[in-house]
Amino acid sequence: MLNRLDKLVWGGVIAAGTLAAWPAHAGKTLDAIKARGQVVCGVNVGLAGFSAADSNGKWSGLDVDICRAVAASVLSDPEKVKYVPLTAQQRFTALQSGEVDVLSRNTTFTLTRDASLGMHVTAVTYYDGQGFMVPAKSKIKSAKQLKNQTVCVQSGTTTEKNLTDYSKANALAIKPVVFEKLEAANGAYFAGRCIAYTTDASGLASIRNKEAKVPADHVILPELISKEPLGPMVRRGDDEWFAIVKWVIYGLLEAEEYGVAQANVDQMKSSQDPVVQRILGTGEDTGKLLGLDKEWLARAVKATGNYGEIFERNVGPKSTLALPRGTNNLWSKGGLMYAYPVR
Ligand SMILES: N[C@@H](CCC(=O)N[C@@H](CS)C(=O)NCC(=O)O)C(=O)O
Repeated sequence: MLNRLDKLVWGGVIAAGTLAAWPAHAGKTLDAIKARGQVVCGVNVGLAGFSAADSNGKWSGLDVDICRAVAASVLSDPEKVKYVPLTAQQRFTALQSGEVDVLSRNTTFTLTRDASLGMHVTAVTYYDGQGFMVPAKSKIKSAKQLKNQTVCVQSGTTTEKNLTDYSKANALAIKPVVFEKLEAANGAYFAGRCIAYTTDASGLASIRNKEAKVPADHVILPELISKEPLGPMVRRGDDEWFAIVKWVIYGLLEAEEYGVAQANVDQMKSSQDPVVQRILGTGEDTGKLLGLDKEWLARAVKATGNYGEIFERNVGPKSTLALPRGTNNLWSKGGLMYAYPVR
């Protein structure tokens, strides 16, 4: 039973919790980022469209843009990112050990990764699924025709596990040829050591485009054998940082939904729409709830564009990857991208 004093104290706590919002503490990750002046972002070693460095060492891609948006939010400068290229095998240890602040690297959200590796999934930045690529001359039209065939696959991935499940469920007795490194897997497939290659469909498009002598000589089969919701992960134990990364992503989505884009951020600051005002920090201050300032999201949109712009530039129909917007469209346009409200 609560005594009178306890009741008063708890009443106060509950009232504060329900009625008042208080500024967030910065959190130890954000403190460290501010002290070093850089966000350390774990990215792919090289997957064009998602994260790849050019000959001058300049990184670009959808996953890279998330790092840039976060840096613009927290350090007011999208250039203040140190990129740490990580293979599939290295990525989780790098995040667990504190080598990187955030892992933004075509990584699938799964229960095991979220619940047992000391990490949190943030928000999905690309809904994908696992597919197969085969040489056009093989005349294979469906993954079901891969019975007893060799399939090149990279270890340390959901891909490897899904392939085993799919083979079992469909009694295909597929023979996986497993490689630890991406180049080795690519090399083996293009040298004809496997009949098919499997990874996330976006990865297949990227690899075909970049590595095939003649991309049209390779066909991506229509079946997707899994769900691969990809997005950034953070370490457990820092709720404030977790919230920042998650809300930058939701913020970029909400900006798209409300027509706030890279080119119009400044004009939109005079908008009378309360949602736009919250996005741009001209109305309620949502930044202080995250331990940031009013313009946290305006700066992110100015640096990278909203989510739709990030998608189009890096992987969309007019980019070299030419991926359709499809499931990655906003919920209001028939897709799965549904941001929690920035309010
Ligand atoms: N989304 C899957 C697959 C991610 C993955 O690592 N894919 C491979 C093939 S596209 C890759 O990016 N490899 C690059 C590397 O390890 O350097 C996962 O999270 O396990």
